[in-house]
Amino acid sequence: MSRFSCTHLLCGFTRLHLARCLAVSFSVMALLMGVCAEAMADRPPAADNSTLIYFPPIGGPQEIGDCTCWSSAYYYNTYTQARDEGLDASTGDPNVICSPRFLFALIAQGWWGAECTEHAMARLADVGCAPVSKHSMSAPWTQWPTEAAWVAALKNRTRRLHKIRADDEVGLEAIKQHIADGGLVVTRADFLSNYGNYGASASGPGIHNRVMYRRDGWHYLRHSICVVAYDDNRSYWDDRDGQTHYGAFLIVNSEGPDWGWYNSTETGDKGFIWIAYTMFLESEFGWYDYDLPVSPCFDNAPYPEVYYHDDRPDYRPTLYAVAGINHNARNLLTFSGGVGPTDAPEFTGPEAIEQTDEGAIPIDDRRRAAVDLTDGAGLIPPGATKNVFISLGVDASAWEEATITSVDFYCDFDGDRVYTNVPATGLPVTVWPGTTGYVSASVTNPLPGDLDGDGCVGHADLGILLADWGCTTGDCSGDCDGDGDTDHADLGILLAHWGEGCE
Ligand SMILES: [Ca+2]
Ligand SMILES: [Ca+2]
Ligand SMILES: [Ca+2]
Ligand SMILES: [Ca+2]
Repeated sequence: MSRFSCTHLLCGFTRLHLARCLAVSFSVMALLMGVCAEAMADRPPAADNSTLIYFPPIGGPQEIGDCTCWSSAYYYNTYTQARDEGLDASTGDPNVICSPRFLFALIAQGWWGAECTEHAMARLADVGCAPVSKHSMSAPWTQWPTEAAWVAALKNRTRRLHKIRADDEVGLEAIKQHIADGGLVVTRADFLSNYGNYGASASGPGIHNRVMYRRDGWHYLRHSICVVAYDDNRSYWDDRDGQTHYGAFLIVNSEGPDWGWYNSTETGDKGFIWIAYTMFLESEFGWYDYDLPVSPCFDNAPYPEVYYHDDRPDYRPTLYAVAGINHNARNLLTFSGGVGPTDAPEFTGPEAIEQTDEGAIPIDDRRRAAVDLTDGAGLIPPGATKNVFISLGVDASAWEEATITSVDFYCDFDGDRVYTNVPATGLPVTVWPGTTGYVSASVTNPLPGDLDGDGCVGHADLGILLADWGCTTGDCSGDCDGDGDTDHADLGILLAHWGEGCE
């Protein structure tokens, strides 16, 4: 047996002889840099995150190009959020599983749009993903999510999208380290027909020891998938050089629990496929061979890459808005919002509805959409009042105007997950093609202890508190901490903020 690449030999060498590796000449050192990085990364030789309780049951079957939503919403984000919040996804709990159909409704673009892997991943950062309890996995494909689904999606928002270019050893090592650290990544592939062989029997041309190491046959499937595990010691025999090689990633598929092969435990449900590391290096995996003709798509990088995000730990929104919008083509709308004056905003939020080439799905005000403005909430400190707004742009090519019939802002500045509703006035608003409409409200971040709401913690507030002393009815005018009574804790808060905001 011989290892496929010199770098693998060197990796083994450097693990045993790291000190010598560091002592070699600079020119050799440069050659070994990626190898030394691996040796020093101190990760295990194999890791399989699909064995953890955060991982959902095998999903599928995929249909009409929704593999992007299975890989990014169902597998990747269910796992990411369950791991973040310590939840058990392995039983398929509908309150924990992120719904692939929710994401599909947001990214569907006629015949093509749902196939854009990076776009699907990017939506998780802007919108999040509703749990299955709020948007069923069998909901009609383009059924617009309910307000409850939009709002429930927000807690599953991630932070920024990251990419790892995957056609060199440094990239592969970064992916392995990310998995070793407990993360998953999402990518895509242009599979040929031996992928079908893999599904049926996990054997066939280009496949050995359940590892696919090359593509074979005719064009079969453009496909998004989630990478859940790696194993540096997974061996396979390559018919191209007659040698045994080592190292493969485990990919979870969305073709149900009878497809392909098992995860690293070799038991339980099937639904997985081993992909040799070298398929990334040879650009046989991790990209599409041609451009998808829609925008936004982003999937047309001419080399293999994978995607993941930083998460938002235990995230709950502090400030968001919901809006009732009527229009016949959501793909011609841009729905967002912000903090500050509409003509000079201090913050503008993510695009909850974004303009796309295709996807003319009608929306109406019975299913209001949400936009998360939490990242701008810090601009409204305790005691401050500011303008907040939603914005709706209608593309000039639209055939009809949009109307905004209702807008509510919700804030939870004290973070107790009880929200204050601030309805907007001045509705309805009509937004003509080629223009942007705004709906505003004035939001106050209460100053702790300011019981009369005049922006100053002073004698008047102390008077209210003392007159209410001993109240336990839950609706107490002297209740500064919101726990439903007026007692020493409330007096302590008032005194701690004494004089704040006063002239
Ligand atoms: Ca989170
Ligand atoms: Ca609150
Ligand atoms: Ca006051
Ligand atoms: Ca209290």
